[in-house]
Amino acid sequence: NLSLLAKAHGRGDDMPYCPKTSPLIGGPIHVSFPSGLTLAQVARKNPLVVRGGRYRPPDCEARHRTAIIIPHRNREHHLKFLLYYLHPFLQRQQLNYGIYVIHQAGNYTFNRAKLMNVGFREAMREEDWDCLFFHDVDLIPEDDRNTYMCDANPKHAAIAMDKFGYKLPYKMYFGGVSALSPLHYLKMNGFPNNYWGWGGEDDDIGIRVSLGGMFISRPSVKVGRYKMIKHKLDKGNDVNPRRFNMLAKTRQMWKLDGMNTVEYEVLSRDHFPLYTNITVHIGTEA
Ligand code: UDH
Ligand code: NGS
Repeated sequence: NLSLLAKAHGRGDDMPYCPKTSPLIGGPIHVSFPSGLTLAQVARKNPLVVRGGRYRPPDCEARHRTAIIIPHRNREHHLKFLLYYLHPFLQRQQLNYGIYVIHQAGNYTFNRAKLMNVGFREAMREEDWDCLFFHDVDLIPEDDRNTYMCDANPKHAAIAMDKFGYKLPYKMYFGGVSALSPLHYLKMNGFPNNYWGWGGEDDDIGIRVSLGGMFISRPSVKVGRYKMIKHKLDKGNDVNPRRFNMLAKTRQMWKLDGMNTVEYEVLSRDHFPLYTNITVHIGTEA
């Protein structure tokens, strides 16, 4: 019996829905990077976050269920700051949310887009999320009104990044942070699996949005602001020299490569206090 189950978990079935606009949302966030911050401190500041980095508002039924998917390798110092800002930010938005870190195993060339495909499948296996935020580990949102919910069309959230002078670098830019519903994701056959190394995969994803018959939606530049944690190009993520040739073929490839062809092996799944870590072997370039 569902209502008994809800009561056993301390949540009555008569809990009201959260308001359409959360009263806890503020405006601009001042982002700095405190030295000596630890994950244990972040956990102490977020007592209502449960195993696997999950949260539900304690006093109302969330209207939105959002999964955050973070492609990752060797950026633990960035992850710590992202979690420090993201948990309270998502709680102020009164979301039912979960944070998934998709960690590429081994030292072979990094593949951001394929890790997102893994994240989509593995997150949807756990919960019926209605929105997925694909989120670089080094981007910190700087305004509370940048709500982590899906729009009617795929949303490019990172419209105004500090490193681009808080402007969109080019019209079709789809990098950094984007948000798609499961329906959007499947309509475009997910993301490409064959962009190994740096560059182009985000442009391919942007093209897929229109090939899937959809448009790019964006928040206003006043709200979609992000601070990037400064860093150099990583080892194992060299610029991909094939990216322009591949982009010229997206129209031929998008139905042949994507969510319908993704292959990988999950090596471990850990429900840590602040996030779910999925370590995955995604293979190597053909
Ligand atoms: N990522 C990792 N580990 C890596 C590489 C990438 O976790 O080794 C993830 C991480 O989430 C990162 C995202 O993939 O935010 C995108 O990779 P990136 O930060 O290297 O890409 P970005 O374009 O920065 O943000 C590149 C810096 C210099 C590029 C210069 C090329 N002209
Ligand atoms: C474009 C890349 C994108 C990249 C964007 C911003 O040129 O993947 O620059 O790069 N496209 C190609 O290379 C085809 S950045 O300034 O962040 O280094 O996201």
